[in-house]
Amino acid sequence: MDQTANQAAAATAPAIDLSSVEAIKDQLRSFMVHSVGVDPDFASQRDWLYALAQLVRGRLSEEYLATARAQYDADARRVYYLSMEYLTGRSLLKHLYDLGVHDRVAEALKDMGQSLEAIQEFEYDAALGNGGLGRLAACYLDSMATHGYPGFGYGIRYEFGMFTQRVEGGQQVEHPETWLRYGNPWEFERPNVIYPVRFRGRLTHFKNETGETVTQWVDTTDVIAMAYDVPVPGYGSGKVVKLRLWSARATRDFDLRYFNEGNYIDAVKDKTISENLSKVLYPMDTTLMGQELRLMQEYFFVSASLQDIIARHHRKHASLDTLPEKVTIQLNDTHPSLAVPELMRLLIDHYDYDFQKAWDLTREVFNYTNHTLLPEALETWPIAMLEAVLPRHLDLIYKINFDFLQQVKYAFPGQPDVLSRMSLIDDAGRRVRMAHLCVVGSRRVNGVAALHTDLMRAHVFADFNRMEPDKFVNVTNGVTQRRWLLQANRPLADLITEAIGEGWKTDLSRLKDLEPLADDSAFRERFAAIKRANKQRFAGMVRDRTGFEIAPDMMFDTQIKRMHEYKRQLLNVLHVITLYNDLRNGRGGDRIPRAVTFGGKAAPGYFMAKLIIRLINDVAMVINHDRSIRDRLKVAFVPNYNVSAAEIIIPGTDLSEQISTAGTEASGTGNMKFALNGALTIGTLDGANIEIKNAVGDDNIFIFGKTADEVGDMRAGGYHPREYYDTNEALRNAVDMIAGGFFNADDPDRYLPIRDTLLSGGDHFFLMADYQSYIETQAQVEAVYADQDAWMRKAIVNVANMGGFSSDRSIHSYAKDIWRVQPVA
Ligand code: 26W
Repeated sequence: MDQTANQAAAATAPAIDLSSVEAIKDQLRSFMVHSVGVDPDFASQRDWLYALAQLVRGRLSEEYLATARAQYDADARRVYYLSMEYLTGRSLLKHLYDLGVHDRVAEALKDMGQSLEAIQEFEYDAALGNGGLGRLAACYLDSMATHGYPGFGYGIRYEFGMFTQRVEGGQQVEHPETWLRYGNPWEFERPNVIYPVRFRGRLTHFKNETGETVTQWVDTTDVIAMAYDVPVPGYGSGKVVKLRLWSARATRDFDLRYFNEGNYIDAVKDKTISENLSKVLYPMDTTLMGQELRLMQEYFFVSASLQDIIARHHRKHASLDTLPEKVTIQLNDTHPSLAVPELMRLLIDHYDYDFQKAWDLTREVFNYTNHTLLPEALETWPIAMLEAVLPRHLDLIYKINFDFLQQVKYAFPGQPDVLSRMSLIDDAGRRVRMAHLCVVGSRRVNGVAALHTDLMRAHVFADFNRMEPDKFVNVTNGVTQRRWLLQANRPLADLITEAIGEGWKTDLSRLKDLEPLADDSAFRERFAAIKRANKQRFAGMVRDRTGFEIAPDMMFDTQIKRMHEYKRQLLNVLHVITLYNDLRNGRGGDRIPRAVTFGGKAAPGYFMAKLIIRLINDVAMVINHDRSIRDRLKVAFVPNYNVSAAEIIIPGTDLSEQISTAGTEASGTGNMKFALNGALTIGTLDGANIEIKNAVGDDNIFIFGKTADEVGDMRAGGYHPREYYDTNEALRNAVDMIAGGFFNADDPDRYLPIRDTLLSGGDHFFLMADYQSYIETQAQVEAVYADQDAWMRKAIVNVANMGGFSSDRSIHSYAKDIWRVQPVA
């Protein structure tokens, strides 16, 4: 068939019909029989989930094919998002809202004696990410699809995503997350979309006919990357972005060599070794200790993705000269940084470009987003490891560096120290600085919030910024209101729609129309009733997961995010203990009853983060069982915080804790989700908190603590945390109780390391310096909360001013300023 005939065939293929309850019921029964293979009369809830997912997937496939066809016909410039992580969560409800069929499907299921709410609980979270960076990638694909941008995501299909966290004896215990146990109903397996990825081997050099030295990479060990495609629909747009996830397979020839030697068992052993590449997500969001398997994962997905991008380009274009016109690639942090030398390798070794021409093309294709300034999170790889695993790439990195340092010499004559600071290789000559490679190889480099971008330009990339100031831009992060309001908080979404119409769902700036309603007492009451119902639901989750009772008339004070010292969960604990002491000592008569909830995973090897989880659980045990304070304070650590938990916790929260040391949290995105759901923020002047403050106004947020500048000065000018301890009695009491075994009489020395980091270890994150300001600001929070009318007014003003924090705004800004792509009709 020619293409037009194919198109006609696709158009006449029997379409999925979701236009009526009856049609949905018929097709659900049909999918139950033909796809799940189960008698509808005996189907389980999980069977219904899979039948429904197959039905929905069918529609998404139709929309995807139409989207792809339109992009192909328009020969559109495309944006490829390369990310090691996608923290999607569940998809069923999201897809039903995107397709506008949620209520109809719920009704169809009800007619059949099923409950949509119940069956959706059987879906596993797709937790192919650690935290903010992976969740951001998921929000961005949603926004690209919603607004019709020709976007395409690449990542890894980890067999084990983020570990499941259990709390045993107060401590985090990691369990593998087998999310594929019943199969992933959303994916399309593509056994025919495969690429070889090469590792190890050695380089040989020879002179060609024209006398140039040609390098060859030979004797490699190969692995096959096989594609799985996951459709990501837009909201009401009929457009679908493809997320292509690579899975590692053993090569066939590899097996054959062994088979010929009659060594069947060794062949199969080798097969599992190569398939380990996509086995597991590394659960560290900061320090990485340079594991070879991680390096191989990074290269595996980068190489497969670039081969696929080039193959797609070749379907329309004979030459790669036009690659930068048709392709722009976003590097989500440095994890895909090997894409830079990999594109160079493909252009030079496979397509005969000379180094200079290849470099000119490469630098036009890539852009890089930096997500963290923490020095321990900046990736570097040992030269020795690169030499063993990717010798050709190391060779190209040296050449890129040599060339680049020539430019540096020219730009900064007579400043040899600049050379060593900017080099792609560290001072000792032992490691490659991947962030430098990304900056040098990219057309644009962006930070993720205004402060973060400023700090990036002033500190980590200061020299680069002097050399090429136009390269550095800011795109403040955003979140998708489709998941974080429409799906997670349907009652509030409905109230908003009733008040201002539906426009906010694809243009969040429209929320501004809500602002006058903050002064409407009837609206405030409805808003408050929704919050209360959401708190009830949240309290149910706390009961189920911890056994603790928290009552909806308490102030729900929540900190959910990865456990990390810079995020300062410990500062929150110091406040909790201070509050507890006030209550115990009869100084808490007029205090507002509070439920303080924590949720978050610690990297398995991060001792201090795990110790803080244990402390929270010990503190909860003591406080929650102390009858003398009469339920005026409760503490809970909710195990296994993930996207699905966030969907319940965020709408049910009054007070959002965003209390990182100023200058350490690149942006934060949880801060945006909370404010969008009508929580007030207590926070530092860090990351996007600053922009949230500017949007909602100083009266509608609680800001405390040192600024990033002040913290910088203290770091430089001598900081003495002990002085705060010596002069602040409440702080001293709290620290002494932790260190003295008040919460853990069975093992009183358990928390000595916490006292040591704070008092003698330098208090790297300035908890002592910010304590008093935090305590006082928490008291102001209570004063406002005591006036529920005033509180609800502020909460509504928060929602009304969150228009700028949609990932739609972020994506429009990337599209215009970085990608230069347009929506395809
Ligand atoms: C080397 C291992 C590793 C893995 C992940 C290092 C660093 C990361 C990420 C950069 C961690 C991360 O998720 N960063 C967060 O990115 C969010 C999205 O931009 C920001 O909102 C958060 O502030 C930032 O911590």
